[in-house]
Amino acid sequence: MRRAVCPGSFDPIHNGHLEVIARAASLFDEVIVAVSTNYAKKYRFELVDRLDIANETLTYLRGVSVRPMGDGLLAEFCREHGANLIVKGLRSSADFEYELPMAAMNRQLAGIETVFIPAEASYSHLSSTLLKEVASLGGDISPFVPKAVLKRLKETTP
Ligand code: COD
Repeated sequence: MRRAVCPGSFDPIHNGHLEVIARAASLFDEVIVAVSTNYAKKYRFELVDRLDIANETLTYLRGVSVRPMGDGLLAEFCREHGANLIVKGLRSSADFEYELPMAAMNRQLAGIETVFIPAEASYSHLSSTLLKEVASLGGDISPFVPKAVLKRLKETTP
């Protein structure tokens, strides 16, 4: 049984994330989407909304589940959930530089391998940060996010 974890803040989840998760689901038996919360960080969407959006959006994928990860070690989360693989999406060499030391550390801490999936070219410019900025300035982000994100955005915009 190959159980992989796709971790992220997913604030909010977007089509680049969804595409990587779908590809992970086609490669592994089970995929756990781990939604992290760093308590020192301010999020645009509450954890409960990030979890609900991921659940609503990913129901069509077999073998995929969504769980909160808290702010503990990712390696520990993987161990607790019986996963020995981490899946990360890579948009650029900058992502690679950032991810490589974490991959080495997770392997040394818990023997967990990291698998990198190259971003789909048409989504490689997407980041949650950029999408939040575009939306906050009145831009249309509907081509880049699932409907559930647009709905929450509308509900939570003062
Ligand atoms: N296309 C493909 N992949 C993408 C795209 C895109 N357009 N955008 C983002 N991704 C990938 C990212 O590269 C990342 O792999 C994943 O999707 C999630 O993205 P984000 O932005 O939601 O996630 P981050 O960067 O906020 O989340 C970081 C983690 C929570 C994964 C990280 O901080 C972590 O591992 N924290 C746990 C604490 C820990 O164990 N620290 C020690 C590490 S050794």
